[in-house]
Amino acid sequence: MSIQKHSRRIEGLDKNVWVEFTQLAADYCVVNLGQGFPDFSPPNFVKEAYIRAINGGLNQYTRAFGHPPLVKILAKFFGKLLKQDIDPLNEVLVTTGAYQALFCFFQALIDDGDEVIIIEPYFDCYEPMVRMAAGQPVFISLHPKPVSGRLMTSADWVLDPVELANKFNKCTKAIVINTPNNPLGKVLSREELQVIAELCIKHNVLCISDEVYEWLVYDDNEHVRIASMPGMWERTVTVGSAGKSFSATGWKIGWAIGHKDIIKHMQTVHQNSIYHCTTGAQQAVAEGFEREFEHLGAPESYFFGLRKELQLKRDQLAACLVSVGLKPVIPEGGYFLIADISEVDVDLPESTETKQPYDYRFVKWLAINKGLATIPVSAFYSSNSKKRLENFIRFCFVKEDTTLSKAEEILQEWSRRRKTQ
Ligand code: IK2
Repeated sequence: MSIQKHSRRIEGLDKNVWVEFTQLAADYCVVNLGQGFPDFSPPNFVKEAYIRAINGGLNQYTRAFGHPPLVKILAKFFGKLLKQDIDPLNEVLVTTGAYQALFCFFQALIDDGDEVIIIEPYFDCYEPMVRMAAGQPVFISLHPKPVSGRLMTSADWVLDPVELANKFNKCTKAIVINTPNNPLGKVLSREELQVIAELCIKHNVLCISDEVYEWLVYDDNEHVRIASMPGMWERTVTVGSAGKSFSATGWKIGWAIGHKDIIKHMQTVHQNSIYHCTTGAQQAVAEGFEREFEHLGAPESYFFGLRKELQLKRDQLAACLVSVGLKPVIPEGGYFLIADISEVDVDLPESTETKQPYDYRFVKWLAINKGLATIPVSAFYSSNSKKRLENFIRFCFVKEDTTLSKAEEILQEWSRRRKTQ
């Protein structure tokens, strides 16, 4: 046997949609509506706080489980939102982005053979992270309800409560939820969360709630935190991201908030993996949250302002997609919008990759031939479901208006050409 043989843990997990499509965008695209990051700057108040932190000497290690000012303000901020006393030292863990919070959770709580329920479409890393922990992912899909005479919205994609109940059994250890969802933009309603909460309590199951887009809910939608529901605090880990909250995805500061009996196990993984996150960035995020705490829900709040701006961008992109014959699913929240491409007739060239789902081939064609980067939605589905969902692509709209206008020009020009062919 070769000494380079990989461990069984990572068998079959080498493909990654971000690695593949970020490279494609870099190689071919003029306009990037692919990966989920803003192409505008974070607000000055956090940038200046970061610079002050570095110039002021915060360049060495700080507390391993979170810089004290940051865990303090996160406990205060989320304590208010969850109506829960949160112990900053034992119930908040600062992580390298939301990614690492998710990783710590699965490594710390999932054992060989434990089942983890994942709702499709899902942020792609949940599945490999569960598998690396030797857990067994169990998938359940949101089903799109047919609509007529209007555009579909993410609220039209629903869970079947009976199907969901049937996924729970004595091997179920956890369920992963993501609201607002990436890629669909679905915001789980209080009623939907109630069904999930009751099942978790009945079967003594943990809930990991990925809420990285928590501030971005549009129209009259409300972001409900499952950890605030009766009986859920002690079994929920809520995951957040400063990258998403303050438009600074490269800073990679995230957090996990939950009962101390769960967080202590996540601390064990954290101290034995990365140990510590960037001190200066944590200080800047702490100051950002201090400011946001003062302006919570007010027009001066950055979270409030970003939400308003993004709703306009969502509407602009949706209108453009309709005008070129794509069918957007209007998201209730988040950074992304998915659109049905089945009615656009594209003569995709034969390739050696014909076994790939249609959306993968379509996205590659769009990038290489039109210079527009998007993401295939089947990447957010398990292998058995991919074929059913290969007619959607994802657009990211957390972009400058000028970027969205350039995307619109590309799409309009392509549409004109199709009409004259
Ligand atoms: N959870 C969800 C739902 C996310 O969307 C992300 C970031 N995803 O962005 C890539 C994309 O979809 O284009 C994360 C977790 C990870 O967040 P962080 O960057 O804080 O690690």
